Amino acid sequence: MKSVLDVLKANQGHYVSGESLATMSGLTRAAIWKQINQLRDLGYKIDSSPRKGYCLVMATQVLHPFEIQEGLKTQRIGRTIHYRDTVDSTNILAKTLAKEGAPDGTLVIAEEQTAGRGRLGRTWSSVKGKGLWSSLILRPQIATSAIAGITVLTAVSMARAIFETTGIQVQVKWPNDLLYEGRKLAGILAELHGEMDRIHFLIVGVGLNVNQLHDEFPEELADRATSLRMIRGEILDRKLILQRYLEQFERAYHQMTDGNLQDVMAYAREHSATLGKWVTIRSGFGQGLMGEALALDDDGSLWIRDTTGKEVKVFSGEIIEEMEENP
Ligand code: BT5
Repeated sequence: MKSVLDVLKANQGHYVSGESLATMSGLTRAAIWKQINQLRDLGYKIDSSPRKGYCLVMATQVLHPFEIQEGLKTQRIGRTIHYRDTVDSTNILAKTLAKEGAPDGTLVIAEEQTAGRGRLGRTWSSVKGKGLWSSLILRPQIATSAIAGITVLTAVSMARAIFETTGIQVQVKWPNDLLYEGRKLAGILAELHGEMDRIHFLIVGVGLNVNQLHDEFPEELADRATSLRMIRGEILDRKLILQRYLEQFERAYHQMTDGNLQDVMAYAREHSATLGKWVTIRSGFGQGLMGEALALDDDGSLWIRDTTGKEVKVFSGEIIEEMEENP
């Protein structure tokens, strides 16, 4: 038996008679009518006509868990979903859920964040219904030192998903941004909860600008941020991008737990916005380190040749300045 929604979706834009719906779903006419009204409440636009039956005019634009899981080819990632219309931050909610025992691969997703977070207490603009504001709860059974590459892994998974669904090739700015022609399209916030050598859980938050228009960004971001819609000139399907991201992420996450991030890092090198540039990196409590971004290591760290010619390996940090050439 098929669900009423499945039948309507398979015939989107065309009427399905009440009789066919009853046969295919195994429900009575009254039960079908009740379900149609529930679907309308969820945001599906369904026309009905006493003679012709029901017609799904437009599927909902909202990321209901059953929509995300329909056709999703993963085993663990995104198999448990917590969906909210509005939330302060998906990373904060994910942390609470993780402490309550949410399983590995749990996805937390919201239409809107009222206090979306960037790194170091910065804010992330998260307009309602326009982007993918999501966090994954992970419980990798590996040493803390083996998860250094998680941010680059996440960036690469999203970059691949964007390419698969839109044909847009983005660049990875080490370690946590996706850029298009120098403008920020996505940011990643990975937070580790654990001890020196035992991971309790890891929260990996990603914010991807999908359908914002230029004037939907705060003024200070107007010439620094972009969205997929601004690049492609059309509205894009957030669900498809999210599904491909979860699938790409699962594949790369397995590679990480197997200790093999070569494939991920090769992609990050090929589409890097950082390698070959002169950068100033702030990392930990240290002063800014200036030098040439030489290479991306297979563990996700960046090799810098500093101004004295010494090669330094940087595990995490943030690029606060960059130039094409030696100043
Ligand atoms: C980041 O921080 O780029 C990490 C952003 C992570 C956001 C996701 S959304 C889901 C999950 N839940 C959360 O609460 N957070 C994660 P950082 O490198 O510190 O960059 C932050 C800076 O990016 C801000 O100071 C702004 O300059 C800029 N920015 C803010 N919102 C933006 C947006 N929507 N698009 C592009 N740039 C933005």
